[in-house]
Amino acid sequence: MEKISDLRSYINRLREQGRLTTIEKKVDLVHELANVAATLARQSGQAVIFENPMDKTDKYPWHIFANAVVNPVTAALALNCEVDDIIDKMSFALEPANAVFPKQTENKPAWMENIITGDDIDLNLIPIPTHGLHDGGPFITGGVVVTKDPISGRGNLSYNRMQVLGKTTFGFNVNEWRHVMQFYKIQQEKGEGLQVAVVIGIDPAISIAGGARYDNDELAIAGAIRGEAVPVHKGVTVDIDIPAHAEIVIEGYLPPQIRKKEGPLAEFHGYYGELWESPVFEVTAICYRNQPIFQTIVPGWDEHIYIGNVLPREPLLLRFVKHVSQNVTGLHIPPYGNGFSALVQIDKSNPGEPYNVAMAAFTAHVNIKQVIVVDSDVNIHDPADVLWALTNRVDWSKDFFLVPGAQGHEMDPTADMRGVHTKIGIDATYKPERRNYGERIRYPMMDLKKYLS
Ligand SMILES: Cc1cc2nc3c(=O)[nH]c(=O)nc-3n(C[C@H](O)[C@H](O)[C@H](O)COP(=O)(O)O)c2cc1C
Ligand SMILES: [Mn+2]
Repeated sequence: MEKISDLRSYINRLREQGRLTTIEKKVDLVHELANVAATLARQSGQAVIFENPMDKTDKYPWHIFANAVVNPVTAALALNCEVDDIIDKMSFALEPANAVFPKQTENKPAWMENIITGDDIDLNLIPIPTHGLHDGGPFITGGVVVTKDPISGRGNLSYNRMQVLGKTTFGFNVNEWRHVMQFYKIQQEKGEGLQVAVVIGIDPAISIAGGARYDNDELAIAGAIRGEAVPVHKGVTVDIDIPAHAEIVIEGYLPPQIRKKEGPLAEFHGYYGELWESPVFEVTAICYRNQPIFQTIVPGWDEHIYIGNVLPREPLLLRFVKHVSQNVTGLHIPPYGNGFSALVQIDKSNPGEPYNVAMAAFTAHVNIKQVIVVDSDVNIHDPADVLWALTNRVDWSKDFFLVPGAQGHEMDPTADMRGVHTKIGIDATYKPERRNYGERIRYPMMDLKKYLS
């Protein structure tokens, strides 16, 4: 089997595994493309390549790829492991002791095949979709931002939504507490800009690493996932180590004083965000492979949550709940719960144990506000099965506890402006001492390939 080392080898893997949909029909960059990708994510969990995206002038020869990592099946393909091993693999990769740092390559990276600088720069060259119906315009959402700590010189990966504001300018969203903001402020003090490179169309190990909070260069997470250093090469106009196997690289800098309005954009909690006064990104080079593949993440939808909230946090939550109970058999932060919900599976040995593990999950991450604890005969990857447990194993006068006035995420739609909200722990495990129903009906799920071919 071909190793996954870039976007193209990952696309091959998806295709081999029947997880790729190819769309030849013309698809409008404004709304239609995101609608189709969002439908595929929800209905079949498929990744997708649009071979003929188009704007009003019908001029884009570039393909667009979406839905790289939208569910456990594609996450396992991206991580090159089994679905049951996703949390272990992420746990390994996020452990600083397992870091595999990037290494410089002498070889000219593929993205240097085409280099546009100076007066020729025009962002209209790139097919950037307008995703949500109420988004403020075209945004780059699936690009991973590569920066460098101006003091230590270490690299950093992050996601920063980038709205096209002109031929050479993006609005660049960055929250106050991010590493990029830290670097930007150091440069601001000196009256200098912060150099930035954005990589688009990449090995999903890098996409996954970009969503993690880590105290060092997140490219070391991607290296740990692949068991091999990510090859990097200096930029054309920026002094940054840029992954060599990217389809597209956009280089530039955030000037120290300028801010402009950008937004709104579909947010991870399922509503639109607000207009934001953000730094701007002045582009100094656009580089791309021949026949480049542009990659996007549908904002406010499954992949956004999967990369930002699910994969980087499941290992932490699992560690916390296992610390209070060795009887935990599984854990999942479902993408449809926006990173606010956690499902814990347990073979309880004591009726009080489900509440203890729910409390542990709350303390593992501030965003978690609703924890449902189920038995090991309930599939935590199947929302219908979890709803069955809620319906048939919960007495709603007895089996939950509330934590009012706790801290959550300030964008949680149920929280006040400071993020103060109420957390809930639900014990949806079977209580045979109340009424014994014996064994649950179970039809073992079969591999249908054996019957349908
Ligand atoms: C698809 C996606 C889009 C994101 N967009 C933004 C954004 O616009 N602004 C921001 O500050 N964080 C955004 N984030 C979150 C951060 O990029 C992410 O948490 C990252 O770990 C921050 O990097 P840092 O830990 O090096 O500061 C986004 C995350 C994802 C997965
Ligand atoms: Mn970081």
